[in-house]
Amino acid sequence: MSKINLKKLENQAKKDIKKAENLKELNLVFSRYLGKKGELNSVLRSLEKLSLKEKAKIGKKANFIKSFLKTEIEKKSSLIKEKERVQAEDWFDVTVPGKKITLGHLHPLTLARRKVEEIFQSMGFFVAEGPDMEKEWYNFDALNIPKDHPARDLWDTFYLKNGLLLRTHTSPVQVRYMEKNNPPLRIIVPGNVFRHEATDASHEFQLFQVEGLMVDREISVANLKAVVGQFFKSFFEKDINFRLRPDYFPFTEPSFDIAIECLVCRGKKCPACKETGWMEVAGAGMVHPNVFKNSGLIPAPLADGWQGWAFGFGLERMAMLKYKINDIRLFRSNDLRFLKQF
Ligand code: FA5
Repeated sequence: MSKINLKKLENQAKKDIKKAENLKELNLVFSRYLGKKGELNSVLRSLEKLSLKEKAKIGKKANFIKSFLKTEIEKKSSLIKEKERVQAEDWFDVTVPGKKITLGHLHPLTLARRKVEEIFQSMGFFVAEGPDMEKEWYNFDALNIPKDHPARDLWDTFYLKNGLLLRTHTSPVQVRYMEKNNPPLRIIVPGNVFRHEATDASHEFQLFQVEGLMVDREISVANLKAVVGQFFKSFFEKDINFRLRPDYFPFTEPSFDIAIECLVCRGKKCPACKETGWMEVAGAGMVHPNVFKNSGLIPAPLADGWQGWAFGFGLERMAMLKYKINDIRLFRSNDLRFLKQF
C-alpha cells in the first residue's frame, strides 16, 4: 500500500468519525478502521511483502494514523455520550403530573388586621394612619401627659437621636386626626407601636395596636361597649365573654381596661392569660376634654354636646385568642412550622 493510500484512508476515517451520530455508528467506524480485520491492520499485514526500508517507513506512518484515529474516536465517543446525557435530562414527559407550587400566604397578623378593618369599615369607620416615628408632643403632651408626669412611665419609650421617638401607642393619631377633621368622627388606626420592655408569653417590644375613636353628639360608654361587643362577635365569629374594669389613662376619663375570657384555655388559666383566665386586650375610655382642646377643637366639644370615646387594643393578643396561640413571640419568630398553619 502506498503512502497516498494511507493518506486517503486517514481522510476517509476522519470523515466517517465526523459523520457518526451515535455510539453504534462510531463502533462500526472503529471496527472498520481499527478492528482486528480493519483496514489499518490489513495495511500492517501487507507490509510483510515490502522491503525493510519501506516496511519501516509505512509501518511508522500506519501506527501513527492508528493512534491518531483511536484518540479521535475516543473524543467523539465522549461528545456523543455528553450529548445523550443532556438530551436525557431535557427530555420532558408531558404526562407526568406537575410538581405542586408552594404558594405564599398571609401572615396571621395581616389576616387579623384585614379582618379588623373589614369589620369596622362595615360599621362606618374610616381607616386612618399616622407615623411610626412620632413627636413627643403627639405621643405624650397632647394626650394630657405633660413632661415629668409619672404617667409617662406607663410607656417605656425608645427615644431617637433625631429628637423624635418610636410611638408607644396609636393614640397620638387621635390628635393628629382631630386637628384636620371636624366631628362627627369614626376612625380606626391600625399600626406598629414600640415599647422598651422585656418580652414574655403576652408581651412584645414591637406590636400592632388598633386605635378606635368616635366623636359624636351624646355618645357614652354604652355606645363604646356596644361597638366593642359587636366587633368581638364578628371577629371571633361567636359570642364571647368580655369585661370592662376601671383603669387609668391620662387621655380618657373615665378609663377602662377591656379583657376577654381567655379563649386559649377557655378561662381555665394558662401562660397566655398569665393564669388568670382573662386576657387584657385593650385600654379605653371617654376622650378627655384636654385632648379635644390640644387637637384644636375649641371650645371644648363637651359644651356643644359633643363627646368622644376611644380604645386601643393589641392586635397580637386578639390574634392569639382567635387562633389559640399561647405565646406572642411566635408571631415574629419567622418559624415556618408556625407560619404554615395559617
Ligand atoms: C394604651 O396603649 C392606650 N393607648 C390605649 C388606649 C387608647 C386607652 C385609647 C384609652 C383610649 P395599653 O398600654 O394598656 O394602653 O395598651 C393597650 C393594649 O395594647 C393592651 O391592652 C394590650 O392588648 C396591648 N399591649 C400593650 N403592651 C403590649 C405588649 N408589650 N405586648 C403585647 N401587647 C401589648
